[in-house]
Amino acid sequence: MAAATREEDAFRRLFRFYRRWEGSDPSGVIDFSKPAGQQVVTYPLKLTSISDQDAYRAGLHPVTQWKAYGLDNYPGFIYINNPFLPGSQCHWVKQCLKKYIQKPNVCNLDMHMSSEEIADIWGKSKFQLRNKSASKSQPKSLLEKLRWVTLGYHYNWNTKKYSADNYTPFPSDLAFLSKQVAKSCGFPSFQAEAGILNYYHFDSSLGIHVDESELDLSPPLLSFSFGQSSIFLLGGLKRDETPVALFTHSGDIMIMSGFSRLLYHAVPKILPNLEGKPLPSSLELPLSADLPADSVIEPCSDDDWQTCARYLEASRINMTVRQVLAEDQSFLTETRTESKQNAFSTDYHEKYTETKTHKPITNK
Ligand SMILES: O=C(O)CCC(=O)C(=O)O
Ligand SMILES: [Mn+2]
Repeated sequence: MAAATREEDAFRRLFRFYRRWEGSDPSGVIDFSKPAGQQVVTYPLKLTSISDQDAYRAGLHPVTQWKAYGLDNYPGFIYINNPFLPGSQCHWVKQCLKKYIQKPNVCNLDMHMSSEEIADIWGKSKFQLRNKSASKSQPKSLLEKLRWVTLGYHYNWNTKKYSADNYTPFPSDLAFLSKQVAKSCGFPSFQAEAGILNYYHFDSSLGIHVDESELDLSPPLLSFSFGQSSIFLLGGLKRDETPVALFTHSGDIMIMSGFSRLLYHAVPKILPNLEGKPLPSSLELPLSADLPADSVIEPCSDDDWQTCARYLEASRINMTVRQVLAEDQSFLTETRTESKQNAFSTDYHEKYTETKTHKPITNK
């Protein structure tokens, strides 16, 4: 029976284990901030692929200072420990909470609220969030109800497809950051065309899935994490392969490319950051006063940061950035798209029979 098989597969077993995990014996979880064990290997970044100036413009340390790792048996998986300059993570957090949630981008609240109700999510939420008392239960602000935002080619959760007529310009600052990261990992032609931002709270998780909706699956998938930490499970091409568990921390970047591009993965657990403070210390550092004039990083006002910080005390934000089309490729018309999907469904979908359950779900 399908349900019984689902219960039994190795990925689901570990997902359920970490969903309930309270932190006992973290030795089974890979922590790239303290790399140890035979499975973790140093990843050779392309040290001259981006100039120090372009790294600074993106709010990043020079590539020569980054610490990047791979995992034995997971070729194409790259983990970069927080390469952000002091203060620059705040820019991306503020963009995710204040700017990228605005129209024309699409978010989960659009599905069941009127455009008037969701106008100015930031403005409507900030006082509610900041005045929240820990002792009283209060209605959730719109920001706390936010689960996902899509950028560029907007992922359609029902059809699991992207389409030419559901596109709005991809944010140029995030495209620039993504380009620098992709270049440093050896993907100079990467184009940021679609983004999914996931907003997690301590009771959220992201189901087991493979990201396979992009029309060209050879470019890498980039993932940026901010705020509280998480357990990320990285599995195999099939769900009966037991995944490895790893921590993600604020500022860390993961790249899934090559063989690892189509691996099953999931986020079963959001954890308070391991430093034991309301916010990880990398988020509390001030931004340098002499940013390059053409930096994509904008200083975040104290007032805006207070709202972001309050939100992040109980949340994690993840931005994934994808290239959807191959160079010179365009979307086919609906009829041709359908026939193309059918044409390669035998060798493609046979391998990945699970559908992507992608919305952060709450087990409440
Ligand atoms: O939150 C994460 O680390 C993973 C996000 C993810 O897998 C996705 O958006 O496809
Ligand atoms: Mn994914």
